[in-house]
Formats: sequence, structure tokens, C-alpha cells
Amino acid sequence: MRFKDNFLWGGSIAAHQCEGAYEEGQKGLGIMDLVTVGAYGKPREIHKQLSGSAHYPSHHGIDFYHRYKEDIALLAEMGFKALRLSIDWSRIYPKGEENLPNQEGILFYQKVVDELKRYGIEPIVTLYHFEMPVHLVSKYGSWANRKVIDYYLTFCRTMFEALKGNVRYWVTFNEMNHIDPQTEASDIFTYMIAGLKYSELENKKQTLATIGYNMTLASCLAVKLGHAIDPQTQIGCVFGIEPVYPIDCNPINVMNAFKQMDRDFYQIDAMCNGQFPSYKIQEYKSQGIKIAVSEEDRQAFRDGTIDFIGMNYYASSVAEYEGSEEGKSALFGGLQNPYLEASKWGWTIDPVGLRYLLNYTYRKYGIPIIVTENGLGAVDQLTENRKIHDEYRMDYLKKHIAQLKKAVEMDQVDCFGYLTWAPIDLVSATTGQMSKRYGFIYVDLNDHGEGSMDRIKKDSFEWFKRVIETNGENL
Ligand code: BGP
Repeated sequence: MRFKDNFLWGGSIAAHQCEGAYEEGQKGLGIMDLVTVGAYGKPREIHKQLSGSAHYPSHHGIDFYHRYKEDIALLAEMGFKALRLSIDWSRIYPKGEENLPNQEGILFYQKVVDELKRYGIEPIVTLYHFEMPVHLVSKYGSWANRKVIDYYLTFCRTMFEALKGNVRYWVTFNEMNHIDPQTEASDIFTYMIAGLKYSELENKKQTLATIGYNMTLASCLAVKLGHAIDPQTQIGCVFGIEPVYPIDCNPINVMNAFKQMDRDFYQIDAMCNGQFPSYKIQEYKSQGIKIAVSEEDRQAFRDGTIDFIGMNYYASSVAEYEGSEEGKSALFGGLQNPYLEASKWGWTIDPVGLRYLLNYTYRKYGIPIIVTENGLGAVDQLTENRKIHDEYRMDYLKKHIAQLKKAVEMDQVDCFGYLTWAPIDLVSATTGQMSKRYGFIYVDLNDHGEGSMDRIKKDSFEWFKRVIETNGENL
């Protein structure tokens, strides 16, 4: 089996990383509007409110809000079959709890979707990609409070109805799995997902477990709602997954690596099997964490199973047992795998890991998978004659697509699309830098927000165009 004729080649972007226009169109303040760019090599800073001279990259993004037509035309030129984009919740409900949505926000996304359809590009719409209204965090304490689920569902209903008939693929959440009480979380991941600083949480484990549970439940309720509004739609959820390899064949290390994989999968278990996994509840119990699953919740898990799994894949990691039941966190920047090289930001480059993960996931659940993000963050050099020779990017993508091909052709994994992160340079989520670039299209903008914002095609532009034209035959 080759890639299907209607295989979705394309890319993914997120509102807060590209739109900018943070005060336009009556948008409210979103959590990522309060995060600055870190000094080189330092983490981003998270503020409680806007403060004077600090530089906030989401405020201008790459100005997609005004330039979306130009950008979509470039993606169409590459032959894109799909674009995954997110809706900024704070554009639709500026504070999250209004009775009526902001029509200007809705109109913006309707126009973007229309523009995509004009070129025959399939929109894949993410409803939550780190874009929570700040007000919901300060007033209700974010996802730890179940009231927020109701507000999220109101927002989902508004968008399902506003884009009904034009959007066939929806994603309820991006990477909710990066919040887990078993992992020593970083401030930035906890903040991106829930608007809260890990270091400032009082009852860390309980709070993170509650957030993880509530978001899983919210996704199930959204799936049910979306199907009721438009039974034609396919609704999935996107996870950021790293295969975790044991550092050696010591069984205790193998067991620990297995347990760490659980952390990325327990929510997928809930969403595919129609029940919140009992092993997770048991694990929580043994640590004094309380999660009460009501009969109503049970019904919601049964009714809200997903139609597909979205997989964001960048890197694999290595784990070893460290003398405690929990072991050592394998997430980004943990132990180095001696067989693999890493990017400038320490993310391992592991194409075979993608094939492994696709197999692991497909055999576990048997439902369609789409690779929703894959790419290399790298520093690009603009030459004097305005060219970017990014062989390293093509090399990374080529190797990953070759493994994807094996998964589809040889291993019979039902994968219906491959979306790169990100087809156009945009603000990096974890660092806030512009200089960590992923695109086929260069955006002339530096880490301080200076530059013409001109769009320039990199060498990889023509290359990916050919990949799409030949349906992945010509890598
Ligand atoms: C994923 C996020 C994206 C994206 C990507 C790359 O976790 O879903 O929003 O940003 O990672 O990360 P970064 O931009 O930090 O390099």
C-alpha cells in the first residue's frame, strides 16, 4: 500500500505563534500574550500582567492576521492538501465567560477557512493550542476548576456552528499530555497548557492530576457535542509523544521506560477505550491524589471517543530507574541517547522513532492516525542574494517521511496525513525565539521583533512541493 491518493500533505500552525494583532478585532488577553522571549539560552519569562518595555512575541507574531492571504497562497503554491490551524479562544470569547461571542473573531476564522477552501486546502482546526483567556485563569484557576469545562464547551459550540459544513476535521486539544503529576514539569509547559506556573502551584500533584482529568473529560464532551452538531465531522485530539527507550536491558529500566510511556498514553486510552484508565486512578490513589469519577463522567467518556489520533513527533528520549518508583523524567533534555544526534536545542533526531511510535499506537488502538507535527528547529542563514540553503531541514524531513512510508507500506499503519511543523517560520512556543525556525518559508524577523516580515522561499520550498506532487515518491 502506498500513501493514499487523498493523503493529507501539509503543515500545522498555531494562532498565538503566528497571528499577532493581539489587541485587534476585540481580542481579549490570552495566556501566551503574557510570555516574553527569553534572553539567549534562558527560558521565557511569564508575567502576571503586561509590563512596560518587555518584548512579547505573540503580540505581533508573523502578522498572519493581516497576511493570511499571502501566506495561504504560498502554501497553495507548494500544493498543500491540508493546513492545521488553531482558533484563539480569546478572540472568540475575550474573557472566556461572555454570553455572546465576538463576531469579529468568528469572521476572521471564517475568512481564513474560506481562503483555504478556495485552493482546495483541507482545514484541520484545533480548538485549544495554548490560547486560554487569561481571565479564566485568574478568576477560576484554569482547568483545575470544572466550570472552565463549561466555558470551553460554549466556545466549541460557537465554532462548530460557525464553521459547520466547511471544516471536516477538528482537534479538541493540542498536547494536553504534557501536564502530568508524575513528571517534574517545567514552568513553561504547565503555563502553555493551563496558564499556571508549575513552581508556584501549592498542591502540585493533585492540581496537575485534576487538570489532566478535566481536560480529558472536556475533550470527550467536545467530541460528543461536535458530532451532534455535524455528524459528518471527524474529531480527534493531538498528543505530543516521545517514545521512551530504556537506557539498557536491565528489566527495572525497561519497566520504568514502559511506565513513562504511560504518561503520554493514559489520556489516549481514555479517549479511545471510552473509560478513564483504572491503572491511572490506582496510581493516583497510591500517592494520595484524589480523582472522583462520577457516573455522569463515565457516560461522557463512553460517548466521546475520538475518530483519529493526532501525533506530534519531534524526538525520542531515554529513561533509567533512579531508585524511586517514579524514576527519572525522560522528557526533553533528559539523558542523551548515544546512538542519536540532537538539534541545537537538544532534541534528539530519531526518524526510526516515528515508525516505532506509529506502530505502537496503531496496534494499541486501531484507529486512523495523522502526523500533526514533525520538523526541525534550526538557525537559518539568509545569504546576500536572499536565499536560504536549508539542506539540514530537508534531510531531517526526508528521513522521517521515509520511516512514515515504511510504517504505511510495510507495517500497514492507517496514517492519513503528514503535517510539518511549521510550514512558515513563526514564534517558537517554548523559547519565544524567531531564530528557532521550522518553515519552508522564511520570515524576515529577529528575536527582538525587528525585520521587514518579508516572506522568502527557502530551498526546501521546492523540495516539499515535489514531495507532494509525487505523493511522497520523490523524497
Ligand atoms: C509543539 C507545539 C507547537 C510547536 C512545537 C515546536 O509542542 O505544539 O506549538 O511550537 O512544539 O516547539 P518550539 O516552538 O518550542 O520549538
